[in-house]
Amino acid sequence: MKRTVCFLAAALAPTLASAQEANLRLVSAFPESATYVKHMMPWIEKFNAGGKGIAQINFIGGPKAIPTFEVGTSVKNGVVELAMNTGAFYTNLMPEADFLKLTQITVAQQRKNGAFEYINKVWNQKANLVYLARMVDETPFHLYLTKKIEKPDLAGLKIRITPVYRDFFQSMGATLIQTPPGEVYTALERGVVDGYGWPIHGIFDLNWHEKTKFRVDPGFYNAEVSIIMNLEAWKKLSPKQRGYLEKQALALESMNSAWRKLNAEDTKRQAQAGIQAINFDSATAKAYYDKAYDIAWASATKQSPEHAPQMRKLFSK
Ligand code: 173
Repeated sequence: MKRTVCFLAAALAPTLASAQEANLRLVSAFPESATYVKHMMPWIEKFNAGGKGIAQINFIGGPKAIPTFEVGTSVKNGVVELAMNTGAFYTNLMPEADFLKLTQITVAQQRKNGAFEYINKVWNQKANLVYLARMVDETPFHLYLTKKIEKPDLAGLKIRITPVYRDFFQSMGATLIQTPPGEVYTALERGVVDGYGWPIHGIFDLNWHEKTKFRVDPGFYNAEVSIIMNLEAWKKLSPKQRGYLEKQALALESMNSAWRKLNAEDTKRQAQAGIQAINFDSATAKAYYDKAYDIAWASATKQSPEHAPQMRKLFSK
């Protein structure tokens, strides 16, 4: 009898524990030295401090734990419950992932106008994911170069890309080389690439400023980094746990004003590091900017005729 009780208690213990406190493993698709990880860690600390007996996040690490372009699949399959990721890194799951760069309104506005709900519907259905919180917003991407250009013509230049920049840079004649962030420095150092796409912030984190001579203005699109979650792991949570996660998601999004500040600081810091801004005449600059969006939406519509037009309506100003 005593033995049976012990056996039962041992078998039930993990279930009971998980019903009380969910242990959520989180990986980052960005290197651990990236600004995004620095931004997220204090949030995880607060999450865990307030989540005793409810839910805890266990930060596993960056691309050394799971390679950048495999993080999406790992969350889809439940190898980990959570990831900090960007859509460009999980287009293998669905083309729509990369459309989040095309939002022209903030995530707070997306929660109001139905865009956030729409994203979740697609993420649930097509990738077994919950789109929990957008933690980078209001941040343009730029083209950075080691060689000067006089006009938006990248013929003869090898440019590091992810899906974010592919169609746009290709339309300017660039030779494209896709790498995760962790391989950009080596690619620059070895002359494998003459430039790269990246947001206005963060180029100092991995020392790319050492190899960067020019930044092309204006910026384009809106950098997206978010917390995504495995759908089954989400469904397993109690209403209280889900409520806690949603509350913390909003707390993370409320930290997004930090980007405006960092973007201004990093723009200055780039100038101080000797990185020159390349400015086209205003008509050329406008054409460059408009082309970025026109090409991206044309490509999106081709890849997802069902969702792209609706997302375009929900994402535009
Ligand atoms: O790696 C990238 O250039 C990229 O796609 C990205 C997306 C969002 C934020 C930072 C980088």
